[in-house]
Amino acid sequence: MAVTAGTKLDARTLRADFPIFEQQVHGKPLAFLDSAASSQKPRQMLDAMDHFYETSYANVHRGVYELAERATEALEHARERMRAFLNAPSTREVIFVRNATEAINLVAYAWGLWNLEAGDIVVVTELEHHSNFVPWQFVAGKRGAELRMLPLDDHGELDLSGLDAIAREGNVKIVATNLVSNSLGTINPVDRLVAWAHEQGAIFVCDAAQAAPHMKLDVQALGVDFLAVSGHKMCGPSGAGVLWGRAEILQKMEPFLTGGHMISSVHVDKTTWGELPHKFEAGTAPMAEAVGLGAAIDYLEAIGLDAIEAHEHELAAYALGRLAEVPGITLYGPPAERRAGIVSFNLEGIHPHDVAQILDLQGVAIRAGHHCCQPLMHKLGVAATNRASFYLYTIPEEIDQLVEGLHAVRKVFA
Ligand code: C6P
Repeated sequence: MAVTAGTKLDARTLRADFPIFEQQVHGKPLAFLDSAASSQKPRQMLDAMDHFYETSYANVHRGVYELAERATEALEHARERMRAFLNAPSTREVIFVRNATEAINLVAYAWGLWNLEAGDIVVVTELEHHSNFVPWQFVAGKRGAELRMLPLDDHGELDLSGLDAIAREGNVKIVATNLVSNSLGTINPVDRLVAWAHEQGAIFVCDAAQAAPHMKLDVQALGVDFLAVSGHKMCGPSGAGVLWGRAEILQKMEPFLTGGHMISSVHVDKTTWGELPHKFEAGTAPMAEAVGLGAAIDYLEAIGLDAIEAHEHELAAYALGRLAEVPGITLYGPPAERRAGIVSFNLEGIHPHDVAQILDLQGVAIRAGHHCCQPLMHKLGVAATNRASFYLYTIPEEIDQLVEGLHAVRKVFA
């Protein structure tokens, strides 16, 4: 890796760290423009997982022998790396889960189900991924609480003018929004929403699945109460994510999953729970995956999150400009300066799945569909969109390849 913190990143050099780019697809260079679904993996992360399996593998927090102690140390080191990455006050607040979906479900079940009452209000937005919508819809429904949606304006940005009206309707207990939208790339005004949520006495749950890979996060500066991260979107392996939560809230919560490791003592008539974070980590941890996630954080921090964010802003601006040249295209979402490296679009009269399939033959990988955001698709009045998403290894030539591919798609359907 040739880039150091604070400098502009060199995506062309960084690509050499990613073995996946050493191939062609359908005889064409691979233009991987689907990093919002899951990022590609650098060799440094893959090596760290291999090394753990080859030298230190054993179950954690159980054995007293050398290997088990080494494995436990590696897992706890990864937890500390994530604590520092999020600027969390304590590793006790860093809970390993499988992914952002599980993180949000943990809060919905272990906080929402226990604290919501009939008539309470849960606020989400029209921009949410199903993972930050369905769990709230489900627990609100179970408890007789009301779900309210903050609407989007015509630029694909949140319209906050209805907040006071929602506050007058009842007791707002939970506000749950993403920081970056996976469909439109919109960067949401979480600071304003957190302040409003706390004025209402509500907790704020931040879905940072699309933010953590791309921008510097600081849970203390954000002021959120919970924050969900997926490791596989930030150069880490699949199967490791994190829920960060405030210790004072986590301590008062009942567990989400019960069983091994999360207990303090078990008797026939009563079980007591372990300390944080173990109370929320039932069963064998995703050990090697957590180690991989720790190595991914090392990798991202060596490049610099600010450099990654700046690179993606440049790519978003370039992509919006180049895509606008394609006849019959509709681009969704805000201007480049207010979005992350995600661009959704449609070609007039051509279904996104057809677009994506023809692009695949050109070596271009994008996502087509509802992006797990059906309420947003309803709002946009479409069943699906095409989505190109970028990361630290994306180069402008891949966007050019996409644009050429779109011209080819139009010829096929002419
Ligand atoms: N979005 C996408 O292509 P999981 O699957 O649990 O790791 O992440 C869920 C999730 C939650 N919130 C946001 C904002 C997300 O973007 C995602 C995952 C992928 O957009 C897969 S659907």
